[in-house]
Amino acid sequence: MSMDRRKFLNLSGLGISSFTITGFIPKSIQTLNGQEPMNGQSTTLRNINPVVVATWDAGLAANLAAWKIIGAGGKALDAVENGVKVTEDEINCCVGLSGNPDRDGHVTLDASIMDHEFNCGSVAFLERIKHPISVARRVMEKTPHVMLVGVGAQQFALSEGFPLEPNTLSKDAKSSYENWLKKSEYKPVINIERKQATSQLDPSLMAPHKLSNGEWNHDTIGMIALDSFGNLSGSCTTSGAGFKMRGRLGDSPIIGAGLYVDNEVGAVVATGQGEDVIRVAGASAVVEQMRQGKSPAEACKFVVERIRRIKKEKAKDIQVCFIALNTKGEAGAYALHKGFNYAVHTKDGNKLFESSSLD
Ligand code: SD4
Repeated sequence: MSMDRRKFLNLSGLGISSFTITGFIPKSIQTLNGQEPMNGQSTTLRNINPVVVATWDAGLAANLAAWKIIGAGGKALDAVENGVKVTEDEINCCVGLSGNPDRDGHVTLDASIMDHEFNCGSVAFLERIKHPISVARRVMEKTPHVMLVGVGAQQFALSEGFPLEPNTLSKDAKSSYENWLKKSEYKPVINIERKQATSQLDPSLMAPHKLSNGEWNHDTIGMIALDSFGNLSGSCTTSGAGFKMRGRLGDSPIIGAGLYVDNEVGAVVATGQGEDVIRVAGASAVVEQMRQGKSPAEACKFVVERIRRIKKEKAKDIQVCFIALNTKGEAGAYALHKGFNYAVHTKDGNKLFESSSLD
């Protein structure tokens, strides 16, 4: 595939390099490692070039934190946890406790994490805890369970020493909620189409970019990484759909839907309308397509097309996006509609790519 068919923003030095994009795999990623896929996990250093991939422009800042670990020979699991914590911490954003509340005015958080040995942990409907991703990791490492929800998840977090945060809304979330209450109509809008092309975003703003109407167009960050040991891990954390019904869970805390990692094949994270990702066991379905020999982006496209077939006319009202990374360090993405972007950090820098989509 020729470079003139792609475009990406080169944010390593915050200068913009522009290429056209229609292709699946950015060349810089395609040729990254060149080694054969390995089977199962590895514990010895294989000198593989690490890669970290994260959803949305928020992924740029998250990638930097992940790269500090993975670029220095650390583990993918530590990278994906610490990477998305940056976004959970962001007071001016859409993920974590600053995110939009449910329709009763409470912020409820979901998160999941998975390593190269099929270890996984998740929390859902968790309130007043700043770092749900770290609680998910503790569920994975310290309990016999995979998933804890609601009050039980919060009790576990407190017993692990996580502080109970105030029950307040961020400034942005408060005004969005007040506007939503005025309309008083129950219609969660999720991942609405970005009105600005990725190439028009200000690359000096590593923080997430807002839509032209001042709203965030996403509430989630997902990250997948390959470390120098040849091991994959993934993480996903979200405040879920804004103004959702109380108690609603999306795909993000569900292993196999919002996140899946198989160290023989690849790692996948989803963002978008969680209900429609759950319906097709989205992340797991993408991994299975890679197992059949598809490239990461082709595998993502296959599942996105399936969702469009299932949703028919209604597909125009939702957004679903996947990012995928295989054992060779090849990354790719695909979305139902345009407007989705994702960040890839390799030894060559941290770059934002506009995802291909069905329209
Ligand atoms: C959910 N998939 O709760 C999440 C939402 C999301 O960007 O990805 N927002 O359904």
